[in-house]
Amino acid sequence: TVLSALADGVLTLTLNRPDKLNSFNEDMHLAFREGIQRAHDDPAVRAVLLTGAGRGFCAGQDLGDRDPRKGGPAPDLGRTLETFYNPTLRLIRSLEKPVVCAVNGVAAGAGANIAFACDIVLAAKSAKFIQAFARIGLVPDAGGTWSLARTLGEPRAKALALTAEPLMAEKAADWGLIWKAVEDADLMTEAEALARSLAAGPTLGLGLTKRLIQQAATNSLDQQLDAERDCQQQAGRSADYAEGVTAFLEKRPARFSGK
Ligand code: LHQ
Repeated sequence: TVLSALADGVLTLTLNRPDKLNSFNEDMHLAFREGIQRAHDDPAVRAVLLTGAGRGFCAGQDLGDRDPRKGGPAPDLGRTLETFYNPTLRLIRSLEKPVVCAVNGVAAGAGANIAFACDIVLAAKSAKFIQAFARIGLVPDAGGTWSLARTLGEPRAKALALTAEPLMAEKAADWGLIWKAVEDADLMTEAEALARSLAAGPTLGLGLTKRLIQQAATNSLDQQLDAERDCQQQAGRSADYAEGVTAFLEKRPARFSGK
């Protein structure tokens, strides 16, 4: 349900249930989480590229999994979040390596919000983001209320979530929800090149940078200045800093090791 391939320091994870627009069943939840966990554990992984197989990126939870017409007690969706989505979301945010997301087609429900949890999001121009939850009586999850409210502010966050209106990739980029919208035919080439160049970069420093930017929203300026001091101290002791400065002085490209 998730294809996993490591090349040039990039772990590519491809959500792979194309017949169901890569919606999440239990297998896919577990396989996806395993992939992100590997990115934490395996030092050979220096960046992650997330995408979807087929014409969609991810349609959120598989709604065929529980058919209400069959009766039985109402499902405990809080438990589904606690067991599956929430740990994965935390793993993506706490991974101190860049996560690039290539949104190749429609991203709906939790599928959209998983994309928004990634660090750099590129989307095909034909892709759209849908907060589909309102259509089925649910609330946005997978961090959606947090990321939409923070990135867009309440007016746009509420309108998207309450209406479930699709947001096209170019508008998502204009609104700052994603990094950029690219021609469909160029998406994977561009996303792969970006992920490879990040993986060949000073990934220790990039990981610290990700941490600092994520902390900024809840830190005071004083706390953030202290955090920058501590991270810079660590970065300043890295082999990559020495290599970066040496390469600059020698007017040659740097060869970073991520250490
Ligand atoms: C699907 C799905 C899908 C199953 C397309 N499931 N089959 C968390 C906690 C616990 C539970 C509940 O949820 C959550 C988080 C959530 O993510 S809730 C939101 C769940 N997602 C949705 O409500 C989106 C449902 N899908 C759609 O609205 C449409 O499929 C979109 C707008 C994504 C795409 O529309 P189209 O391009 O017209 O494609 P399609 O609807 O024809 O879908 C293609 C196939 O994929 C189709 O199967 P079929 O056998 O008829 O070809 C769909 O049934 C299947 N599919 N999404 N979520």
